[in-house]
Amino acid sequence: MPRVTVICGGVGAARFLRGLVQAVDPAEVTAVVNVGDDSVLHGLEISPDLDTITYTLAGAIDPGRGWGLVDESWQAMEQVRRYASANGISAHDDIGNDAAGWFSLGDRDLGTHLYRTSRRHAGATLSEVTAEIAVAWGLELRLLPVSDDPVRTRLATTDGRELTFQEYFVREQHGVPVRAVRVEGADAARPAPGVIEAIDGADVVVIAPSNPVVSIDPVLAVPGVRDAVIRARTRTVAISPIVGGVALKGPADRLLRELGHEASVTSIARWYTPLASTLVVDDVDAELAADVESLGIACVVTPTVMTTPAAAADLARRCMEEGIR
Ligand code: FO1
Repeated sequence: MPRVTVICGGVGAARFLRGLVQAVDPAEVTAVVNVGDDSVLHGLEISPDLDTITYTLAGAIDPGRGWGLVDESWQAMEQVRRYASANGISAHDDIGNDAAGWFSLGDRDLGTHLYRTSRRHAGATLSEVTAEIAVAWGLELRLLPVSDDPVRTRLATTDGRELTFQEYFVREQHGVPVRAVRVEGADAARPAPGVIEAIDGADVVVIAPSNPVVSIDPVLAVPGVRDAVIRARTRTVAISPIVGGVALKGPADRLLRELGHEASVTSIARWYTPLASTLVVDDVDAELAADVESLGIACVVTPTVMTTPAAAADLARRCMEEGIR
C-alpha cells in the first residue's frame, strides 16, 4: 500500500483525508498540519487545524460549521459572555478581548484545549499531545504539526493593524482587506519529529485543497519543509482550493486577489509549479487545463468538490493514480 503524506490546512484538508483513509491504508498516511492558526485564548492553547482534522476523521465534526464537535453545548461560553456584557467588555477592547467570548469554544471542545494546555504545561510537545488526542479518538493515520515551535500567521490589514489569524478570520469575520501575510517564528522553527522523513519517504505527497496563503505557505515556511516538497516534486500532487474562480470555504479567493494574485486555477498553478508536478482541478475549470499545463505542471481534471466521503475517496484515488507513475 502506498505511503502518502498530505500537507494540510483545515476544513478542505480534513475532508480530503476523510476520503484518503478510505482509499489507502490509514496506517500509511501522515498528515503534516498547519499550526499558523494556533492561538492562546482564555489562557488555553488552541490548534484549530489539528482539531478539525482529528474531529473530522473521528466522525465527530459538526458538519454545518466544519469545525468543533457535533451535538455541542455552549454553557461555558454563555457564562463568559454574561460576565463580559455585564461589564461592558467588548470584542474590540484592547485589553481582555478574549473575555468578550468572540471565539466560540463548545463545552466538549473545551476538554480538548484543557487537556492540551495541561499536557503542554507539563512539558509535552505539541506533537506528543496531538498523538495522545488522536489515539483517544481512535485515529490510525499519523497526525503531525509541521513544527513544535511557535509558527503563527500574522495578517497586516490595509487599515494599519496586524492581526492573528483568529482575530482576522473570526473576530473580524475576515471582512477587513489584507495587504500582507507573514509567518511569525518560521525562521527559528524546526520541523516536528518525523515531518521531513514523512515527505522524503512518501510514495505520494499531496498538497491538500487548503488556502495556499494562510494554510499551506505557513507549513512550507518552516525551514526544510519547502525543500523537502521540492525534492518530492515528481511525486507531489496539488489539489486546487479554487473552483471556478472561488474558494469553496473561507477567504482564499479574496485573499489571493488582495495580495495581487488572480483567484483562478492558473494562479494556483503558478503558486504550486515549483512544488508539484501535477495540479488537480475541478471539471468546471476544464477549459483552463491547457493554460495550467503551459506553466510546466500537468493538469488533471476531475470532480474536486468533496460533498460526501465517497466523493473525497474518489478524488483521493485519482491523486494516488497521478502521483504514482
Ligand atoms: N470559526 C469561526 O468562524 N468562529 C468561531 O467561533 C470558531 C471557533 C473555533 C473553535 C475551535 C476550533 O478548532 C475552530 C474554531 N473556528 C471558528 C474555526 C477556526 O477559525 C479555524 O481556524 C478555521 O476553520 C480555519 O481553519
